[in-house]
Amino acid sequence: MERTLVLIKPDGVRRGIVGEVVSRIERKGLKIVALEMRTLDTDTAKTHYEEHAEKPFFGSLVEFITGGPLVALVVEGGRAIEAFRALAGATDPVTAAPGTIRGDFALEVQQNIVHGSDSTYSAEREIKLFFPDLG
Ligand code: DAT
Ligand code: MG
Repeated sequence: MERTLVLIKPDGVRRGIVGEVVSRIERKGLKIVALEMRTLDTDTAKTHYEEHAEKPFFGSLVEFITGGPLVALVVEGGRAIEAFRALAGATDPVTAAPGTIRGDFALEVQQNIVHGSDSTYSAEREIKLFFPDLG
């Protein structure tokens, strides 16, 4: 069993598609083991996206992700990391395949609805950051 951190970003919450995203996760057969709505502070957002600290879009990314409530989930299943990334689709929603969350619901790269950890290393780090008490 593997766990991954999923975020339904503030754009997803604003657009009222939390249920849609949760439903796609459940339909796939992945198990939700934690779920919480919260608004990120700047420090947590910077830590979450630390691998992008040197990118030109970092400041705007941090502003966006702290700009409203988001929903954080821990999702579990066999190959959960890869399974959720496949549900999410490519980073750029314009090239993300139709049928994926990003391909179906977004047009701009920053406002691409969801985050999913990209490796076992980042999943562990991100789950600890968002849910330090999860056993
Ligand atoms: P992913 O979320 O698919 O793992 P990433 O880790 O490369 O993508 O980037 C993190 C987020 O940063 C991404 O979901 C949206 C934003 N982002 C990525 N590339 C960008 C760019 N060129 N301009 C603006 N925002 C970008
Ligand atoms: Mg990433």
